[in-house]
Amino acid sequence: MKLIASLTSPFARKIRVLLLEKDIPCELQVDIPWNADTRVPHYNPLGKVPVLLKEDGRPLYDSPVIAEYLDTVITSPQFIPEDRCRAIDVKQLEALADGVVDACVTIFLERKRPPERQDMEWIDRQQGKIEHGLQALEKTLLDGPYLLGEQLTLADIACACALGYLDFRFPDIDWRSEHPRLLAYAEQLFARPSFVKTRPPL
Ligand SMILES: N[C@@H](CCC(=O)N[C@@H](CS)C(=O)NCC(=O)O)C(=O)O
Repeated sequence: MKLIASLTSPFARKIRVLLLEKDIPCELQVDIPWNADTRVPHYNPLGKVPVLLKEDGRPLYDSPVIAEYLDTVITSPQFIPEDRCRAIDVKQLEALADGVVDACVTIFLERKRPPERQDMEWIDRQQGKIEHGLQALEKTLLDGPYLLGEQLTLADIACACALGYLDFRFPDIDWRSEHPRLLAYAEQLFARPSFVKTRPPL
């Protein structure tokens, strides 16, 4: 298997962490979808990373689909529970964390435009999504070391990748002091070898 990814994509990081946690060998093919010579649209018509090339060469996207595929073909350790209702809880939280990342990426791209063409209302709207998303994640953390209790799931990997992306692209957003439960939670996840090995390059 081969993973096509950029080293800074938080969606790709989610898959890279999952591969390491599940100890699945997978070649990494770095491809930056914004570059003129990118091959990503050849595999994903949406032109986005990550893309997983399965053993049979067929491409899979996007990250929730890849994650579900990996957890289906290699069942141990499991990151999406067998129980369908609990699986939906995990995927709901994954969607929430991914939504925070989507809002971050939108702001990052908007800020790359010339200052006079940046839409502040649009940026504020995205900032609201980040803040409300973090509040919802913090609220979920009541009952255990992980979002859904005692077991580390895909929801935690997605959430820590979202927080890591905030650190990487938005060091000015002080989520740690606003969300003390998320802070303690994230620090233990960031210390795992899978997160250390996939830190975005400086
Ligand atoms: N929903 C997609 C989002 C992937 C995504 O937005 N990737 C970004 C990099 S962080 C990308 O490839 N952007 C290129 C583009 O939008 O053209 C997933 O979960 O895989």
